[in-house]
Amino acid sequence: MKRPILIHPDPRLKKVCVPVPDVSDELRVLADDMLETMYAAPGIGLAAPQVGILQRVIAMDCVKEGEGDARPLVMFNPEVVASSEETNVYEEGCLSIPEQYAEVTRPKEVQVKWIDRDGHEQSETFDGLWATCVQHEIDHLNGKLFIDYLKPLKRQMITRKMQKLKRERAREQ
Ligand code: K1U
Ligand code: ZN
Repeated sequence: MKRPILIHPDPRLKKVCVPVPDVSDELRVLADDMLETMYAAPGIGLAAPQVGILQRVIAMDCVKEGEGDARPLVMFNPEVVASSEETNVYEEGCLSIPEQYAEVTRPKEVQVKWIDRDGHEQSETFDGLWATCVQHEIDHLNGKLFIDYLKPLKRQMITRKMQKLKRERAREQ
């Protein structure tokens, strides 16, 4: 089932999410819903707080169309355990901040550990778009948005645009 995506500013997008105690059937349903919501948006990642659930769950698939088989990944309690010194600049977007993009600098490679949907611990080193995306999604779990890396004036400008967008959407309902 597709779930509605919260739009910034929303207090739920600023909260630090709680770890999941164990992977239940209810959480597997949430994970499937998040993948469906992410693919439909379309997006390459989604974090649980973006659908109003304040638990540490993320979904990702950074395989570009026509560049091989899809790789839907769901992570419970993801943690960056090592980061490269070398950085990478990527023009990021966010499904909670539609049609706004800005360059963000982050470590080029990160090693992440997480719990998979079967409750098993996994670890993998990501680079390129996967590394950017997993860091963006883990930031969501800590109440941080990509605009928090920008200068205050630019962040304020984007926030005002989003307030206007939310007013317009509310009027259309
Ligand atoms: O977390 C989110 O809001 C999803 C976000 C993830 C992300 C994008 C770019 C850099 C870092 C993290 C998105 O998926 S925005 C949409 C997007 O990037 C995209 C959509 C369709 C095709 C390709 C990319
Ligand atoms: Zn985002």
